[in-house]
Amino acid sequence: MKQTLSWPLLALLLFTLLCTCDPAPKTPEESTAATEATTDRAWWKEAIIHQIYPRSYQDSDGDGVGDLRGIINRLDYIKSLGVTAVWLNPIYASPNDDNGYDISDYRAIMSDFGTMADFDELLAGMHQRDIRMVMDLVVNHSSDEHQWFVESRKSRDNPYRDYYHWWPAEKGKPAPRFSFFDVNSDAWRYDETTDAYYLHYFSGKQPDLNWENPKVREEVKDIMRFWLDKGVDGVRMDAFQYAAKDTLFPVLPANYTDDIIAAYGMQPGLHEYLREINAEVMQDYDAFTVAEGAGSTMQDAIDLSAPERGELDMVYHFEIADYVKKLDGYDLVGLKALFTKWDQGLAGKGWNSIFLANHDIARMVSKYGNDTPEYRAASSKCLNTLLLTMRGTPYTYYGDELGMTNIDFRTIDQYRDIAARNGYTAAKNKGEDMEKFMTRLNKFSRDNARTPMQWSAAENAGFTTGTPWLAVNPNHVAINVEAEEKDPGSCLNYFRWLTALRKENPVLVYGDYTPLAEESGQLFAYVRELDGTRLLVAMNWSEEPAELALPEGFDAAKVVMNNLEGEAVLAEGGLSLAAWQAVVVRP
Ligand code: TEU
Repeated sequence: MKQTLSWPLLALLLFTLLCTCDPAPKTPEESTAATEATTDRAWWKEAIIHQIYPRSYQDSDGDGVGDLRGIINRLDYIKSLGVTAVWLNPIYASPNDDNGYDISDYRAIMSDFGTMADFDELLAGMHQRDIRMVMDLVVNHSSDEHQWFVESRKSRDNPYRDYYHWWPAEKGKPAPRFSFFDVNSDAWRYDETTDAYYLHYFSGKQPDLNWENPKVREEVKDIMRFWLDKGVDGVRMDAFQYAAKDTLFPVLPANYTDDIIAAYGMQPGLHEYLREINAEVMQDYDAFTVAEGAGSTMQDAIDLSAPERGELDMVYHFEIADYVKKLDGYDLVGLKALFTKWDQGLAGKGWNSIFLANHDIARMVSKYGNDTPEYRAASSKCLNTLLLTMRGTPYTYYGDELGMTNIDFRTIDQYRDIAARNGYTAAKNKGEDMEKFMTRLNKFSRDNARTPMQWSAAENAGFTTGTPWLAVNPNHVAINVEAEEKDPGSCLNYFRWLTALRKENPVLVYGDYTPLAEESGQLFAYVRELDGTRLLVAMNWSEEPAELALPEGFDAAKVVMNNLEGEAVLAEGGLSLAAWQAVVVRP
């Protein structure tokens, strides 16, 4: 089905959109009956954050790797999306064992990406366009090539020894801890220089910093001030749940890998460390912090993001991302229940992030939608409708505005990700069914989300004039910015409509969320409400038509948004939605 919007329909949409927007929308402060959740407004709650994986966005010098100059050259495009902030994956000096998540100098720019002058220009260019910048802060671990670790491993009495976790070999082998990337899944690595083991929850080249050491925390705070003084507006705390360690390293129950965060994440001290950072650094800046992860319970998430506790501003939980990991699909009723659980759990208590994709998971349209040619555009627009109409701060991922899909890698040499490559070796060593392993990788690998941005139908999608570091998706000949710019009904233009809708309707940011049709395996629908202003979001997450009875007061003729051209939405007493149709309706 071709997803085009005719100009008359666009004009109608614009008209209804404008009609919807109260000329003087009430701010929550003005409201007499503000709900708890709306009592404190903040720019970062109203932000639409666009995540950019710099390695894959735009190469400006032909080395096959994206760079800061490339992003600078695309700032007008980013602005045109209507997003208000950009989160950059790590751009610091790094030997790239884990694509920049292994940092060797926290105050330098990765040479592949450019220079500090480029960074300053990028930040200024964003600010000129009223776009805020969010940086990744990776301080659960550093690179083993960071000067701290180079010193730390030299001798047991080196001044930097306690910057990391060491276990002297004469005490015997330490109790196992799981490593995400180690081929033996073993987070303790023996280092013969000092006859001791060091801890690494990620790769062997990512030794874990010892947060119990106040000097490490001082270093972290100094690094944060360095970037915040430059004008950075937000900080994403990578893998922070693991920062505090169970320092005695007791023997864990055999099944501890079933819920690693519950077993050894969120250890004592973590909340205090966050409060320390907040009080001593963040209080001095108009910037926010977001957690990667949210602990293992709702109470953890509340404790982390409750404003009165002064820890983090926003959580970014993985329960929804982790829910969808079976090859044969997922249960929509369960998925919706998770959205409801998190909305209700945090309402008035903390603040949530809304995302379906990032650099660690598959492309959203391939994971939650339907990426076959017939439904790709509709389902990808449908998913973006969810992202931009839920309560919480939306995080949109580069390329998802176009409906970019997974890439169909079949052999291990096509993958670049350490998680894929080491996972492959580990599975092989364990004698696992490798065909099954490769099928899972094909669907869920992190490299799916990291393929280069699709700018045009040209060779390498206009990403680079050289050889791209990771293959470009062959479907770039059809799915690309240049083509979608020309098509008024493209995913790209629909995305722009959605960002405009959100920015013009505070109800979509702060309004209460009431789920509808919770037992439906097809419909995903809810009402958002703020101070008497209501909007209904109705989506059909399936390939079969679906009908939704309209809640009292809503009028099926007042459709503010519709992702399908010419598809009627009126039905007797309600809405009739075609496959992957999404509409926003006002009373
Ligand atoms: O990811 C951290 C990570 O993988 C887990 O902590 C996460 O909680 C879990 O997968 C959820 O199911 C971050 C980065 O996003 C990732 O790209 C890095 O490789 C990793 O840290 C190491 O820095």
